[in-house]
Amino acid sequence: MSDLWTVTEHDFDPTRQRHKETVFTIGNGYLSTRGAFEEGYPRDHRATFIHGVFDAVPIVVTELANAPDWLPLTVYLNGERFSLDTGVIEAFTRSLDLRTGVLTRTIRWRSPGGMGASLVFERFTALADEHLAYIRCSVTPDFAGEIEFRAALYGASDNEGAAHWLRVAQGAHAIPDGPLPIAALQTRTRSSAIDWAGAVRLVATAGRRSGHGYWDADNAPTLTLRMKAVPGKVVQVEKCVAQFTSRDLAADLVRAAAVTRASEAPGWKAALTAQTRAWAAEWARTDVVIEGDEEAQIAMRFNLFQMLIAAPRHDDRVNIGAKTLSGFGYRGHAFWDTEIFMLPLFTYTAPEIARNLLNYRYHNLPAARAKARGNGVEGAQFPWESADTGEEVTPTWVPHFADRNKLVRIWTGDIEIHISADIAYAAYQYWRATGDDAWFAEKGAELILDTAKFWGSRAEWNADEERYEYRDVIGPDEYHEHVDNNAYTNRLAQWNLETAFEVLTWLRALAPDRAAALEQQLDLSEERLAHWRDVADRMHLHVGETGLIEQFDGYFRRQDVDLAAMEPRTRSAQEIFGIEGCNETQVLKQPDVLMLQYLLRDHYSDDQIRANYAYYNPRTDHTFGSSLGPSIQAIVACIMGEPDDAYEHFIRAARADLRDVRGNAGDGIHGASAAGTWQAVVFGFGGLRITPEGWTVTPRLPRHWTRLAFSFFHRGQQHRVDLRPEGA
Ligand code: IFM
Repeated sequence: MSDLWTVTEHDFDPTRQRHKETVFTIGNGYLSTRGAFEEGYPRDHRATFIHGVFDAVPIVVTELANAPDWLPLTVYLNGERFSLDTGVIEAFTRSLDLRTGVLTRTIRWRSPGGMGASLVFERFTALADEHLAYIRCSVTPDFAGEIEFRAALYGASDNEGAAHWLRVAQGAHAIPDGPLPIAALQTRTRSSAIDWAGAVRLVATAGRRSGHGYWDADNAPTLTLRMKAVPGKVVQVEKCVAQFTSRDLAADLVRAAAVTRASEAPGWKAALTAQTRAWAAEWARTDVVIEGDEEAQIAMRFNLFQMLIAAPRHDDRVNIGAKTLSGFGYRGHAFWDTEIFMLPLFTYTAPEIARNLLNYRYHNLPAARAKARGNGVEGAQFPWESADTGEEVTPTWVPHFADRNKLVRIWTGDIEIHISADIAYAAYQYWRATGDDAWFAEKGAELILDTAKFWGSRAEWNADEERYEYRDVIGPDEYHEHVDNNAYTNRLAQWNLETAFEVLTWLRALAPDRAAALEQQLDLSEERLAHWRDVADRMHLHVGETGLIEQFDGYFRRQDVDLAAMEPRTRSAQEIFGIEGCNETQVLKQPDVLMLQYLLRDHYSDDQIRANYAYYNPRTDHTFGSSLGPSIQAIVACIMGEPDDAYEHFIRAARADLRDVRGNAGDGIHGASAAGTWQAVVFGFGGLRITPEGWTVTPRLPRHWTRLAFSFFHRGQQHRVDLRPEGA
């Protein structure tokens, strides 16, 4: 049996580097580093992203600044620089150990001048101390002479051209009794003025040293170690880097903190022991065991690993971007992807992480209120794309996907308003799953009440039809813009309003002071509450007699397209029909109505879901539409008793980044898809349902799975589910 905890490649393919850098991203919830090589490679997309370190940039407002580079470790064999774009690669293997987060690269290389060596690079970012990162390099030469290691911090990282950093200071700091100093660098983002400081320590752990030095290279302080090369004898060095930002400490303290931490940090072996222990604790609550399907097992663990390394453990002022911390895509901005796709994973396996993410929204309520005010409405309207301040950061114009000289107006920041209900929904789910009443009274209730205030205020009365409506919106299916009465939006808004009454009743009974304070602060007058009741009761909902829900006003009158007849396709429906053309068809980017029925599962019968599944499934652009769709589609297919369809959708989501299914994994991990696979397995194949009375499972395993096991927390207690096919 192959190792089900490792992602491995055995070839070096320079054309796939951008994709592979994403796949081999490592991190620890504070920062993530793409899998670029220590020695660099032409046109690599090396990047480290640190949560919350945003900086201004034209058009897209703000982006996570690619942090100063801690990776550089170059190796010289008798003066020849080791590099994969020169010489001969005689063997190459790279593997990511998901169990411990250690990335290992083993190369057998011959230099242009004929020096041969085996090189092993290992690296990890410490989970036990999020400010530390390690690289260990072992070289076994087949020649005699000298091997030199140069370990640098590189301050001039950029975001694919956009420069964010200005050097503040650099220098060497002696360590008492240490042969080599610590080299340190401090830089500052140009506009947000966030200071970053790094300090590097380099030590030899095998072989004989022949010299060492410090180079005060501008913006790249470098430590060097020269070692005797003896054929067949391994030489080994360890690079340890400590990093802090002025988000952690006052700016004038960050450099000293980095220097102290680097000089006191444990060596590789002790740090790896702590790392292994810390990851074991993570996996004890998060792992999902799948037997009978090795690809699904590895993909599942890979997706969970990617979510775990992006999850902020000690910071509740940051969110997880749509591309996690693993790429430049979407600039580190967070979307509804967090609340609807990622939150359930954390709510049920690591509730304190879920709480941090919800607190991020709570802290950003002032910005959400300002956005609502700016649009002439009341309450909290959360931004479609969110970064450090919680203001709207969706770019208004972006280059057209087919013609980069043409600009396309992006409307999502203006009218994709369902995100406010998504956040309320996630807060409520967290509360119900954890029983965290203290948090809910203090923060969660306000999220739900203030978003309800937004929905009450944004609703428009249609006197002719005698109903409330939300006009000119975009639903989750972004192939259709400027629609009226998107079913997902209207129904979740109604849910938000109705839930606000439940919340108020609870608060008044159990936290009356808090209830009174919120009633006053949010102006929850009798009149306002009566209006909410009216809006909720007379919301336009589109439910037809058969249970089929029209996705928005006039959807059924749009051009019907036989997507199946267009297979095999190599392009998305939007590329084929054009942005405006696609808007006129019934083709969906993601299954809007099914998503709604999944979220409000208890409000729909199986027959109602079946009617919508039958209609919308064939009209959804599963292959090239949104990466968010397949995991939810898999769950709905499970509910419908369609195991083969369910598996097809699940495996598409599970493979999204490992196999670069959409061709854009180089931009970063599809976070919603990765976390969505956990929902597909637990709520879909496992059939877990949480009810007010407790929980139940209705297993619906894919035919070839022989076991599915997972754990989850419910109201503070961990439960373990272990399922095998019937009769097994
Ligand atoms: O939030 C999603 C959206 O639903 C579809 N486009 C990409 C966004 C970020 O993942």
